[in-house]
Amino acid sequence: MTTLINDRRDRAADTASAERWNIAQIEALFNLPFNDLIYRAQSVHRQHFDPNAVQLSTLLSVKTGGCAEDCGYCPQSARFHTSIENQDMLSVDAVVAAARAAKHSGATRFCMGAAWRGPKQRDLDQVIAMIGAVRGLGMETCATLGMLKEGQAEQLKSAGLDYYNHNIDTAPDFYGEVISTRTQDDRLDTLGRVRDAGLNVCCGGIVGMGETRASRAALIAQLANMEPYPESVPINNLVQVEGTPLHGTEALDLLEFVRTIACARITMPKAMVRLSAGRQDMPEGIQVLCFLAGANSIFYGEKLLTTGNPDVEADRSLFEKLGLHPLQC
Ligand code: SAM
Ligand code: DTB
Ligand code: SF4
Repeated sequence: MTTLINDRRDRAADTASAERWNIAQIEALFNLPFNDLIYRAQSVHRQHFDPNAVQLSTLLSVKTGGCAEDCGYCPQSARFHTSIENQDMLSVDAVVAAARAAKHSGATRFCMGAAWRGPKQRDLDQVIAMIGAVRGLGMETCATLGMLKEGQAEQLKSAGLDYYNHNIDTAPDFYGEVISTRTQDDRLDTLGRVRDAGLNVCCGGIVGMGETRASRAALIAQLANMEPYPESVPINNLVQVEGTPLHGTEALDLLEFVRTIACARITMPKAMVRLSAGRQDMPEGIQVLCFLAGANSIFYGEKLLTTGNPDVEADRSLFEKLGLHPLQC
C-alpha cells in the first residue's frame, strides 16, 4: 500500500512523458460496449492501485455565497436567487472543529472551499492559518479559493497546503455556455501557478450540464493532456439547484457518468479519480459501477459545500457491502 501511495506522489516526472490522448481516441473509449469499457478501466486501475481502497475527502465551505462570478451551475453566485445563505469567513477554531470531526469519521483529506473569484491578501492570511491548524491534526489539506495571483500559490505551499483544487469544469467549446465572467485560459493560468509552486493539482469538471458526449471526451482529453496530469481528478455530476441557470437541464443518463469515470481512469492511470458531486442522487448500483470503473476517491460527510451528500452511515454500509476500505495517507 505504502508503495502505491509513494508511487502516486513521485510520479510527476513519469507522467510528463506519458501517452497523450486526442479527443477522437477518448470518444472511441466512450463508444465502447459498456462491459468492454469497464473491464479496460478496471484492468488499468489494478495496475496502479489497491482495487479495494478508496480515499476519503471531506469538504467545508469556509466562506459561503455572494460570489461575483456567474458560473451557471453554482448556487453561490451573487447573480442568482437561490436559497443559500451567505456566510462570512469562518474562524480558524470553527474550521479546526470541523476538520477534527471529519478525521474522527475517517476522512484523511480536508478541503476548504471559498466562494471567491480569487482571494485578497487578507483572506489568504486567514486561510493560511486554517491550513496550518488542519495540518496540525495530521490530515492532508486541500483548498479551493478561485483564481490565484502571482505569488499566492507559493504562500499556500509554504503554509503546508498539499493540494489546490481548481476545475476546468467543461470542454473548451462548451465553457462559454456556462460561465462568462472568466475564461478557461484564466483557469489554466492559475493551474500553472499551482503546479509551478510545487502544489499537488486537484482538477476535474462537471458533466450533466447539457454538453454532448464529444464535449465530455474533450474535457477528459484536456485533463489527460496536462503535463503532468492532475494528481486528483474530481468528476462531478451537476447538482441542480433551483435559481441557477442550469436548473432544469435534462439529467444525464447515469451510465454515461460511469463511462466518464472509466475514461478518466484509463487516460489518467495514476490519478485519484473522485466520484464527486451528485452522489446523493445516485442509486447505490451506479456508485458501485463507478468504483468498478476506477473511481478511488469520494467526498465524505453529509455536506459538499452547500448541498447534500450521502451520510457517513450510508457510506460505511456501502463500503462494508463491497469490502472497500478507506485509504490511509
Ligand atoms: N470559487 C472557487 C472556484 O470556483 O474555483 C472554489 C469553489 S467552487 C464551488 C468549486 C467547484 O465546485 C467548481 O469549480 C465546480 O466544478 C464545482 N461545483 C460548483 N457547483 C456545483 C454544482 N451545482 N454541481 C456540481 N459541481 C459544482
Ligand atoms: C469539486 O470538484 N467538487 C466540490 C469540490 N471540488 C470543491 C464542490 C462540489 C460543490 C457542489 C455544490 C455545492 O455543494 O455547493
Ligand atoms: Fe463563485 Fe466558484 Fe461558484 Fe463560480 S463556482 S460562482 S467562482 S463559488
